[in-house]
Order: sequence, then structure tokens, then C-alpha cells
Amino acid sequence: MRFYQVGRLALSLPLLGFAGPGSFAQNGTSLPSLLDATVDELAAGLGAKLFTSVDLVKAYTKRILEVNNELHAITEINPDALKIAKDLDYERKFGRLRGPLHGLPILIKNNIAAADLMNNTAGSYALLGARVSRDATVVAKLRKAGVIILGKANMSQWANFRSSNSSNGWSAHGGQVYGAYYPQQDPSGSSSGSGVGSSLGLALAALGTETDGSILSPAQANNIVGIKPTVGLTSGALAIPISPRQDTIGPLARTVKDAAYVLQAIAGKDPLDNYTSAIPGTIPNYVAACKLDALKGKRIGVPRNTFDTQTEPFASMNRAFDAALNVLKDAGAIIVDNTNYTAWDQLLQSPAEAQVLGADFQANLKQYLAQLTYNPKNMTSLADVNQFTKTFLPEEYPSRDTFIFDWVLSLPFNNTSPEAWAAYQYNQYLGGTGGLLGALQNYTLDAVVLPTRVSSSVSAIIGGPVVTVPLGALAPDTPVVPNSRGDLVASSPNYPFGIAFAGPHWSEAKLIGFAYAFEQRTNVRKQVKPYIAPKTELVDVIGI
Ligand SMILES: *[C@@H]1O[C@H](CO)[C@@H](O)[C@H](O)[C@H]1NC(C)=O
Ligand SMILES: *[C@@H]1O[C@H](CO)[C@@H](O)[C@H](O)[C@H]1NC(C)=O
Ligand SMILES: *[C@@H]1O[C@H](CO)[C@@H](O)[C@H](O)[C@H]1NC(C)=O
Ligand SMILES: *[C@@H]1O[C@H](CO)[C@@H](O)[C@H](O)[C@H]1NC(C)=O
Ligand SMILES: *[C@@H]1O[C@H](CO)[C@@H](O)[C@H](O)[C@H]1NC(C)=O
Ligand SMILES: *[C@@H]1O[C@H](CO)[C@@H](O)[C@H](O)[C@H]1NC(C)=O
Ligand SMILES: *[C@@H]1O[C@H](CO)[C@@H](O)[C@H](O)[C@H]1NC(C)=O
Ligand SMILES: *[C@@H]1O[C@H](CO)[C@@H](O)[C@H](O)[C@H]1NC(C)=O
Ligand SMILES: CC(=O)N[C@H]1CO[C@H](CO)[C@@H](O)[C@@H]1O
Repeated sequence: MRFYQVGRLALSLPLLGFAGPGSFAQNGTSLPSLLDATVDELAAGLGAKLFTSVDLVKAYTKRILEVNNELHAITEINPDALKIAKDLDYERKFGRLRGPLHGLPILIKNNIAAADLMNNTAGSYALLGARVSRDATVVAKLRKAGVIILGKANMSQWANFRSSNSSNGWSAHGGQVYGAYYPQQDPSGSSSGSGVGSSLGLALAALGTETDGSILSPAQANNIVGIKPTVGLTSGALAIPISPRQDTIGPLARTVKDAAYVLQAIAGKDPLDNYTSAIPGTIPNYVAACKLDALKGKRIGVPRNTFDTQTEPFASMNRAFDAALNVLKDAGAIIVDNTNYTAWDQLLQSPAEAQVLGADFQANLKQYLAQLTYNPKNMTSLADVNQFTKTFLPEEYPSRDTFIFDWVLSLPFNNTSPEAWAAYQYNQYLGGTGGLLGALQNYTLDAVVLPTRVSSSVSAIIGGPVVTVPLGALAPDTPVVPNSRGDLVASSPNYPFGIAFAGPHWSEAKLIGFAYAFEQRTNVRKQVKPYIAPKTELVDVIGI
């Protein structure tokens, strides 16, 4: 078995200035390669007038069009993107910089609404053409920070809350997203297009949403960084919901620092989302938290009973994980092994999470639909959506069933019933005293570290933060295994996987620091190569 990052883990300092093969401007000045370009590199290039935001939009748009027929990562390109870029270039010219993201293009998942020409459908024809009167709060914040919303990223339809037998990254209105690391790769989900789009440099980065795994898992499968923020750190207003108790919006980006820049721009209180009122004090500086020595003296637990499987490919991932523990130690961390979650087996058996999500989904979808200012298919409830899905052919029913919709509609309680509250309280025990919070306390830890594939649930049910960073890719002799539907490759050579840091609520700055310290010492992202990538670079569009 071979892992890209294991073995010589020499400390490699971040490259200064413009890194990578990139391309060259006519006069020989090197331009950043868009497969890997960072915020700092792009901001420096814009500042030095090597290129403009208009150039960035043109280049990223071409890159999308180069690969989208094959990968279906993007559902729509913002028809206003060039105009917005022009305006931001104009502001820059006159010295008005909105912040470090000024003039940089970002993709947003197709369940986050924008009050522009783009559709927000969660991948369903039921919402095609529907309008909202304002931007989702995170989108408004991005625009204020000078970000260009370049397009919408395809996703697992309804954030994977419709069917028992669909596939990751499939939506009726968007088709099937594929990952770029193996032909027909399962891109994971539900923020599938956000993962692929960010990984292939179809934009600077992307926003995704997570209820349980939907940022962490596609970030891992697409060889990038994902930050799943504490529920309430980023406003969920005007994102198509599952449950406000677990839904959270966060960045998928190629580097920890870029993800930190994006998180900085979208975090904050919002009167339209009461969960944000729990944010303690002022928002920390997440970019400044990116320090090489962030792990020094920190106690990092390993809840080993959550990943003790010896079957492949998981055993391989576990070995890579164990090698990574040595990197953390070398970076000064105190590894506290076997900080096991006492309630893990109970969590695996528990229906409580599904009950909470199901009860909330019905009520919260209704609230979202009530905010539409134009609703061409008259969707007012989950029952309407279910009926539509079963009868509108492109929704591919019954080949892709409506098991979750039907189950939610049959629940004998709703989200104000005692049953839902009891389930929620049980989750707080499973993830709290019996899980992450108990381990943090009992072993006096700063955080725990986990293979990304097992990192989401415990933090999901208590609303805690997790950061994932690339760890490796499966070896060339890995068997090719299809997903359960038989239409994607779920495990294969070169399939990327990650390592995740989880901590207490509002500990993003710490977790970002830990992930950065690991990333800078390993640089896995650049060693794992996609089999397909767009060729357009800035040099191809500058001045055209
Ligand atoms: C190269 O060209 C860019 C514009 O395309 C210009 O801003 C830059 O100053 C030039 N650099 C040199 C070394 O001439
Ligand atoms: C949104 O969907 C409508 C209906 O299909 C379509 O006419 C429109 O072009 C879409 N918007 C964008 C920006 O693609
Ligand atoms: C937030 O909470 C207040 C007080 O309970 C309530 O009046 C308001 O409607 C809530 N706002 C939202 C957007 O839920
Ligand atoms: C923790 O879990 C691992 C893996 O299941 C097991 O080998 C170990 O004995 C456990 N340690 C404790 C203290 O429970
Ligand atoms: C939606 O409702 C409006 C007003 O009741 C009606 O005119 C329209 O035909 C309905 N559209 C559909 C697709 O059912
Ligand atoms: C999905 O489930 C439905 C309902 O059980 C079934 O009719 C359909 O054949 C299944 N599709 C696949 C691809 O297994
Ligand atoms: C929720 O269920 C309770 C009974 O448990 C019922 O009284 C209440 O009207 C229901 N609420 C909604 C919004 O359906
Ligand atoms: C932490 O300690 C408490 C009290 O002894 C115990 O109930 C709980 O199971 C422990 N949790 C973990 C994850 O170790
Ligand atoms: C921008 C883009 O390529 N959108 C495509 C997304 O997928 C749907 C369905 O396959 C196409 O119709 C769009 O053209």
C-alpha cells in the first residue's frame, strides 16, 4: 500500500508569491495556476495589475465549460458575473478595497438563495423558476466582502433528504456530479459540486451546507479542505433547510487559509437566524489563526473506537491516519490515544437524529417555501414537493424513490412534540457526555482528531465544528468498487481521503490552526492529482 503523504514528511514552508506551474503573461511575469491559486496569490496579482477580476471571471467560466459536460459540477453560471467583476475592478482602480476577497469569484451550493437571475432549487424541478426577494444572508455578506458569486454548484438533491436509493451528487435539475480523481468517481455529497468546483479551480472556493457530513465528506473525496462551522456561526437564512438544529453553511477550499478567509466573510450574527444569537463575543480572526506552531503543547485526543474497522479500504485509511499522528506529535501536539466515545455504540443504533431532522424538515421547508416571492409550481409543503417528485418524470421516480419524504410525512409527531424534544435531548447526551464533549472534558483535550469519514455524526447532533484537510489517496492497487446504485465508483485507486479536527462549540479558530499546522507539514493536496482538469489559465484570457 502506498500513501502519498506518508514517509518523508519534511517540513515544507508555504511557497511565497506565485507558486506552481501556472502560466506566464506575455512579458514573462508568472501568473498563479488556477488549479491551486490561493486568495493571497490572486489578491497580489490583482493588486499588481497582472490581471483583473474580469479576467478571473472569464478564465473560471471557461474552465467550468471545459469540464462541466463531463463532471456536471455547476448548474448555472451567474449571467451578471462579468458586470459585477467590472464594477469591482472599477472600485479597485479608485482604491476602494472591500477586503481580502475583493474581486474573487466563489461558487455557492444550489440550496443557498441569491436574489439574482440564478435559480435555487436544491436540485429539484419543483423550485425551478422560483424567486426570493433578497439574498441569503451568507450571500449578502460575500457580496459586501467584494466576492463575485460566479455560479451555483450542483448537489445531491434535497441535500440527500429525499431518497433511499439515489446517488451522491445527483439532482434532477443538474444531472450527476462526478469527482475528478477517477473516472466516474463518486463525488460524495451533498455539497458535491462545491467540492469538485473548488478542487478543480473552477473558482477560488465554494460554499457548501452540512447537516451531517455534507461539507466534510465531499471535501475529503475531492482532496480539499472543508470547514463545518458551529451551528449558528453562519446564518442559515434563505438556505433550503433540513433542520436549523444541525444545518450550517461553510467553505470548501483548496487550502486551510483560503477556507479561513471565506469563513471570516460569512460568520456573524443575523436577526434572521436566531441560532446566530448564541455567538459568544466578537468573531475571532480565523486567518491569523493559521500558524505553523498552532499544535504546540495542545492535547489532541483519538476516539479510536469510532474507526476500528479492519476492512479495506478503511484499514488503509487508518494506517495513513496513524502515520499522521506522528506529524502532529512532531508539530508539538500531545497525542492522547484511546479517548473513546462511551456512547458510540448507542449512537450507531439510535434513531434520534433521524427523528429530529425529519420533524424539523417538514416545518422548516414550509417556512422556506413561504418566503418565495414567486413560486411557479405552487409548492407550499413537503406534501406538495413529494407529490410533484412522484409525478414529474425528470425527477426519476421511482428509480430514485422518495423514501425519506414518505417517512417524514408519516411521522406521528412534529417538531413541537415531546417526542422530538426527547430525541434532541438524547442526541445531546450521545454527542455530549457520551461523545465529543465528554472526551474533551474527561481527558482535558483541546480537540480530537479522526479519519474524516467518521468525523461528522457526533459533531452534527450537538452542532459542533469540524475541519477536514487532505490526508492521502488510496493506493494504485485498490480494487474499483461501485456505489450501491451501481452508477458511481465509490472506492478506487487515487480516491482522496482526509483527516479531521473536531472541538467544542465556537472553537473554529483553534481547529483551523491545527489543520493549518498539519497541512503545511504534509502538503497532500498538491501530491494527489486529478485525472481530468481544465486547461484554461489567466494567460489565455488577459486582454482578450
Ligand atoms: C507584465 O505585464 C503586466 C500586465 O500584463 C504588468 O502589470 C507588469 O508590470 C508587467 N511586468 C513587467 C516585469 O514588465
Ligand atoms: C433559471 O431557470 C429558468 C427556468 O428554467 C431559466 O429560464 C433561467 O435561465 C435559469 N436561470 C439561469 C441563470 O440559468
Ligand atoms: C427569533 O426569536 C424571536 C424571539 O423568540 C422571535 O420573535 C423571532 O420571530 C425569531 N426570528 C426568527 C427569524 O425566527
Ligand atoms: C478504545 O477503542 C479501541 C478500539 O476499539 C480499543 O482497542 C481500546 O481498547 C479502547 N480503549 C479503551 C480505554 O476503552
Ligand atoms: C398556481 O396557483 C395559481 C393561483 O392559484 C394558478 O393560477 C396556477 O395555475 C397554479 N400553477 C400550477 C403549476 O399549479
Ligand atoms: C429504488 O427504490 C424503488 C422503491 O423501492 C424501486 O422501485 C427502484 O427500483 C429502486 N431503484 C434502484 C435503482 O434500485
Ligand atoms: C404538532 O403536533 C401536536 C400534537 O402533538 C399538535 O397539537 C400540533 O398542532 C402540531 N403542530 C403542527 C405545526 O402541526
Ligand atoms: C466522561 O465521564 C463521564 C463521567 O464519568 C462519563 O459518564 C462519560 O461516559 C465519559 N465520557 C467519555 C466520552 O469518556
Ligand atoms: C452550466 C451547465 O452546464 N448547466 C448544465 C447542468 O446540467 C443540466 C442537466 O444536465 C444541463 O441542462 C445544464 O446545461
